[in-house]
Amino acid sequence: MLTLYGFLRSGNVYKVRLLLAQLGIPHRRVEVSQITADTARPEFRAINPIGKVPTVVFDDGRMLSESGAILHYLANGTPFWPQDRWDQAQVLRWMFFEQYSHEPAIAVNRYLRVARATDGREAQVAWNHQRGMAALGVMNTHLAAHPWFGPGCYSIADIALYAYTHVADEGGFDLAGFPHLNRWLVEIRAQPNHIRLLQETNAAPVTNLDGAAVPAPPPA
Ligand SMILES: N[C@@H](CCC(=O)N[C@@H](CS)C(=O)NCC(=O)O)C(=O)O
Repeated sequence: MLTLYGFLRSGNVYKVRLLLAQLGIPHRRVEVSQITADTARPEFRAINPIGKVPTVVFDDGRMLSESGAILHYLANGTPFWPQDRWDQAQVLRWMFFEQYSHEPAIAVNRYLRVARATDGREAQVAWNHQRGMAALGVMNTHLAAHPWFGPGCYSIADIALYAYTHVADEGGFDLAGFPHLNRWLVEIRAQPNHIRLLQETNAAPVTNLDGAAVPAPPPA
């Protein structure tokens, strides 16, 4: 059974948890949180020297990090990753867009506002807000003409972009002006075996890096 290191509120970790749930892949989760600085602990750096979650360790001991790489590895050979080379490039195009033009603005403002009370970084928050709204506008325009981000069906490009878009309001991003984006959010929630951000999915009890049990979150 694979082990997923990460915390529930992380959108990057949620991407992997959502795909695991939709593929029906059992896993155990070890609670490693940025909020409590677990990601900086030597025990975790020994597993993933980059010090970021999500991190996955397979039964044979191989480690994989970076949400996009994990999504690709798990989705290959399933309907979540297209077979056509051009379609594959489209999925990657949107996943790279998410990592460079979307997540660094939207996820970071959510983190700064929710976890750090902006931390005196108002200028950065304002700049991220501008960049994030532009990214959401690009998505809305794409969705006006296409049902999904990759080929003509739900794929890991949609999972990657959904993770932080659906909680963008927590980062101060108002989605009201993006009707096509809102239609897409509703359709993603209707996909088979969809799970919510705080919905735990693994049957195995969650532990922390010290091996101690982590209590389940209250029902979302
Ligand atoms: N590009 C990475 C970003 C991962 C990332 O930034 N994860 C955050 C939590 S959402 C983290 O582990 N931060 C720990 C730190 O920066 O110390 C991915 O897509 O997986």
